[in-house]
Amino acid sequence: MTTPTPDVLSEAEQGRCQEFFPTTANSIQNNIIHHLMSFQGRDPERSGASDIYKALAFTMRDIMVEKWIKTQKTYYAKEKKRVYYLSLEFLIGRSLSNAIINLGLWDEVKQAVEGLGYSLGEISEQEEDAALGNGGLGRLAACFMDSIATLKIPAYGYGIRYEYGLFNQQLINGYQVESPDNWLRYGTPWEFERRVPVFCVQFYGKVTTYQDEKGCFRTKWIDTEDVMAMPCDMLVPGYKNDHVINMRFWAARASRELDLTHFGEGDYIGAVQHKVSSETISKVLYPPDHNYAGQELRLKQQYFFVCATFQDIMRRYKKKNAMFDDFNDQVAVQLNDTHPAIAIPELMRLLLDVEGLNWEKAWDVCTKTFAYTNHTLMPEALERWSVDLMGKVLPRHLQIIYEINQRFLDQVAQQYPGDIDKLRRMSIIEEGYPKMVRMAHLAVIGSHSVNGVAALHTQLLKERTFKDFHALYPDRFNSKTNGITPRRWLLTANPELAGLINSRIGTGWEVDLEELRTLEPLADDPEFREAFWQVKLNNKKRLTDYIQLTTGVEVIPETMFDVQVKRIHEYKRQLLNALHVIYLYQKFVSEPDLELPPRTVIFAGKAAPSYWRAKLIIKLINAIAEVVNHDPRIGDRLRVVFLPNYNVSQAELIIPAADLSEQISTAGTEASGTGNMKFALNGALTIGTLDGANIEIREEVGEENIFIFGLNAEEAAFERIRNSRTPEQICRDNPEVAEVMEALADGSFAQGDRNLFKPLVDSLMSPHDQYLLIRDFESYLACQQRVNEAFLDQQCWLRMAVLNVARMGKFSTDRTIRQYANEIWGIPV
Ligand code: IMP
Ligand code: B1N
Repeated sequence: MTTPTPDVLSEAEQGRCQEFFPTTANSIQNNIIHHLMSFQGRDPERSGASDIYKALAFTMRDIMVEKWIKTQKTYYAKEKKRVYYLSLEFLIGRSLSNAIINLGLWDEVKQAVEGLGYSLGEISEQEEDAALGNGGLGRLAACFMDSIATLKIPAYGYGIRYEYGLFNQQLINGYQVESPDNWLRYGTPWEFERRVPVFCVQFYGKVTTYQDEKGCFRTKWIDTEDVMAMPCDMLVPGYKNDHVINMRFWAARASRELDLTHFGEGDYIGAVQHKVSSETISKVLYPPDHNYAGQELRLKQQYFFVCATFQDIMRRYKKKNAMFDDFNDQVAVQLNDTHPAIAIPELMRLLLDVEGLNWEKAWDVCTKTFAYTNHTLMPEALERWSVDLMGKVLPRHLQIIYEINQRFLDQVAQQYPGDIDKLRRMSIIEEGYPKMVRMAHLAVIGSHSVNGVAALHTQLLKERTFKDFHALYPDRFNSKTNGITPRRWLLTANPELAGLINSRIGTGWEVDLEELRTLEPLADDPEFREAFWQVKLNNKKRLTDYIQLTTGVEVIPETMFDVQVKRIHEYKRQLLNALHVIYLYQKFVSEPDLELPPRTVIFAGKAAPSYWRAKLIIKLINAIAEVVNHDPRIGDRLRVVFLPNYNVSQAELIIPAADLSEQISTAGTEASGTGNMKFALNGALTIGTLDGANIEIREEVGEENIFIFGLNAEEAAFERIRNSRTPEQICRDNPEVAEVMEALADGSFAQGDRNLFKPLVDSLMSPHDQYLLIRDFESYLACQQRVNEAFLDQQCWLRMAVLNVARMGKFSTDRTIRQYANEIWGIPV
């Protein structure tokens, strides 16, 4: 360990010394040492990388908390309205590099850490991902927090502090095996566990009425089972702007343990049981996405965090207000999908039962407060709770939902007299056995804004999922195309490319991504292309080492890195990609002299633990890899890799190294996608369908700079009904397709076992395959051939790649959040 060098301070540094936690390299190093000794009891000379990581994280948190306090004070002094972003998922990943970069302290921290004998890269690698989300929806929430802080919007994220995040994935014999993600095993330096405010959340019990002092009949929810909610805050720094916001995650704590007076000795075992069952609520993140399961614990999670959040919102509101007339002028609540939609009856309950407002006034406030974002068109993902379960767990809320529904249906009946079928279709309650509460209908009815996450998605919401609602409330619907934060997905993940860009056009793009457009002329500059290629190659080498380390597979950096990384789901069609790999394999074997660019096909992603078909797709990819990677006839021309345990930090390594980005969902199924944006921003070309945000990416980059194939959404919908060409016919017409299917069916990838992959063969060959894989396969093959030709012309490929980067300005979450703020939240920015 070397001692910090006392330098003459520059003016900027002197300015920063005024802070309680100064930010010169010197004082950062001192603070690291202080944390090592005072809080970890470590000898700085004998500390390891993990100790330094923790001490450095605390050092960054110190700097952030000072800015956070200042930020919060400015809200109280200046801001009228606050935004609450409610989400069951925040897929944060690592926080250290992001914090250092956003605080603008990269050089200082680097110097401090190197002074202690470590590299910043090595220290960053110590951090566990915070995986409090499943995929795109959760990562979007995390990107939103970054942009909200960067745009200085007075907002908070609210969610659950899951003790176990998204499961870890191992591959054993090619199969996915899950294990718990015990990310809090050694604690996390990023959170502040707070003892105040702690709130009580009620469940079960019954509803009674009573007369208040004025003789009015009021409703009370009694005999409940109570759980306490304890806040844990994580700070989110804006980009180099001294603004810091917080995400507040609720942890469940037993009510009786905190309330020691009720902790009778006689009921010791019972009290401990109560503690265990209460604390189960925030124990684990639900891993299925796009598949609604209807489990009681999930409903309890949803209500738990909504109830605590609203007590917190009310607490803050009541500091300055006695009446509720002004509520929606001071509070905007964005619901991240229907997962927190129980907030609508909860706010009604608070306004009616606690604050004593009448229904009309309460409902007016309520609808003006809430806005709902829909993230999926898949019917099986739309949340529906059984009326029985809702009545048992949240009896008062069920009453309120019935009342909302009654008043709503009265209005529909008035507008469309005699249209019983419309009433049935639009009701919040789905009649059937069992009766269900449709949370999406509740969310649409209880909000002033309903938005989709890409243009096509919003159009399909209006035309299909919410057709009747759109007819009734046309002004309520709007579109907010998703985005990604360029700070994490370019500046942090791809420092070499960021450096190259900075050297040519400056750093303005970091907060105004549209500035990347000034790179356009450089697409024709051979010197720039060469530098761009070198950056990509270095990133590919970085990934090559990681692949070797984690899978033992040797890949060649100069080959085309063809990448599909995302949750494994039939609609995302990893299977279509796998079929193409089989096709390439057969081509390389049968026509060894064919001039095709060598490829490294990289997959990564998790399947929901109960989704056996998705898990079988993982097994198939690994089985194909096993055959292809060991066939000497192939040489170095084709490699297949499945990287285990895809997560945010792995994405940060993979995406900058990709040449080709696979975005191949059946048109009309992927609401937006955000991975597609991350790849293009890092100079990968997209092969994709006209689905979700791919359409808008094509609009931006130009159709000559993207590879589009397959049916569009309208054709796909039509084809499901008309079925003009069945898989069987296609196989008859096209021997190449037939040969691929034959290899899949005859056990070539299963050591002769014809049964192993039969379920996949059957679904592919079914005339009712709703994802239309074989229907799109020929078009996909032809498109991949165009990709091959383009890749062989390296200069042409580089030109396209540079143009992709230059034209990604639209896809910053800064733009997305500005639109939410201006058009939904009523906060001009
Ligand atoms: P909260 O908004 O009550 O959750 O408080 C968050 C932070 O805002 C506190 O830790 C204080 O730093 C600051 N704060 C809270 N209330 C006030 C106030 O009334 N005026 C100024 N600052 C406040
Ligand atoms: O949300 C992302 C979109 O970019 C993706 O296209 C979309 O698939 C994704 C239930 C979901 N939609 N629905 C979910 C997640 C968890 C769960 O329990 C549904 N995720 C999406 C961001 O808009």
